Amino acid sequence: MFETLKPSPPDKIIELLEMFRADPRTEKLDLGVGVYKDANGKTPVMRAVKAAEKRLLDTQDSKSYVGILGDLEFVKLLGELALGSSVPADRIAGAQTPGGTGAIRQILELIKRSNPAATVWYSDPTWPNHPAMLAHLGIPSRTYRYFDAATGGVDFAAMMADLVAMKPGDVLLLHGCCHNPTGANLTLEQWAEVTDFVVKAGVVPFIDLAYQGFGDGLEADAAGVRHMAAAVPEMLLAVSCSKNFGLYRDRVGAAIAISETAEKSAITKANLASLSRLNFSFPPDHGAKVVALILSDPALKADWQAELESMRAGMLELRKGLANELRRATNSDRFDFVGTHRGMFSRLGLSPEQVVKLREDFGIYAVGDSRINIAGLPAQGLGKLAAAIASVES
Ligand code: PLP
Ligand code: TYF
Repeated sequence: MFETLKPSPPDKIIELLEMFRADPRTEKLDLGVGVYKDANGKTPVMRAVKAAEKRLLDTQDSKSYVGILGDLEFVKLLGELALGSSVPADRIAGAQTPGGTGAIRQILELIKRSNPAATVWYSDPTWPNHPAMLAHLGIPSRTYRYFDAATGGVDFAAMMADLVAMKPGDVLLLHGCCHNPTGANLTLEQWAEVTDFVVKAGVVPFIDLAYQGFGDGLEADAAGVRHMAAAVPEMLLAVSCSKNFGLYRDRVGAAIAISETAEKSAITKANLASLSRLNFSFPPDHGAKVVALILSDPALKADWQAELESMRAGMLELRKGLANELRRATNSDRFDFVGTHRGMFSRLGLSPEQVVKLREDFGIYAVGDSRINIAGLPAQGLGKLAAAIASVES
């Protein structure tokens, strides 16, 4: 049977991580995979997570199955974290999923089940798993222009010009904040404009929210999402707790669907449950319980927010520092966008050859499209990185 299988290309980001691990140089710098690292290069277990895990260890008295939609308290609390009070609770249905990836996958299945003719529109560029999952599921898809390589910002005019070709019922996939891979984000005014378009065109927004709290703060990062949610009849939302709770390997996320009415929401909910059953039956429990404990306990929540905020502040410091060093090293302001980008990533605009040179000559690992993970940078590496970029550019 297996002799019929064709070679399957590995995920480029994961492949890069393996190359980094195999590199014997001690001075190497991993700016590839999107994992937060502190000043010591460690990806910590957050304090509130440790405390909640201890509590769970002491109090959990059964490992029996959770419900098919997971822990509904978790789903409700995570929905509130993302959506605030923008939508009445009875229009929101959600399912706990294995990570944000699991949420995206379940939502794509829901789209396919609801409207097989819908085309899903995603930004060029986007996180590679988006097009990969769309292709795997055979869902029609198209891209819209997003990034202006010349300025490092969003090419909003081009984006809106491309969206005009969307048909009613098509799905518009957006990054909620901290766009991966570019780091360039819509302003709140632009979110409002996209919202007006979505309502008029009768298209369904699908927001991938994987970095809430990593950009401008927990509330600010959700502002565009909430504005849109309040205005549209239907919306889809994939939430990941991998980054903002540091729960990467525990696989924690939620697929959330906003329906037009409470009656329709009950049907959406039953479909989410059926899709979960068809894929994995019950979602993994541990990480979601930890998140629910944190979000429902004021002291744990305050400590989680404080730690998240210090992670965010550290990334912003690194951005400012790198932008300054790049000014100095290149004697120009053309990399100033690094300071205005938000989240873990910035796309530098280097050629694939220059990215290879960074790796081979300097041991600096960036993704092939010249995406760097800001959080992978130790403060003492800023000068080295800026000098290396200036060198491969000249
Ligand atoms: N969406 C985007 C844009 C991402 O960058 C990621 C990766 O971290 C995810 C979703 C999902 O991550 P996970 O499945 O680890 O929660
Ligand atoms: O873009 C990144 O680096 C993160 C981590 O298949 C990641 O989103 C990368 C690839 C992948 C899953 C997660």
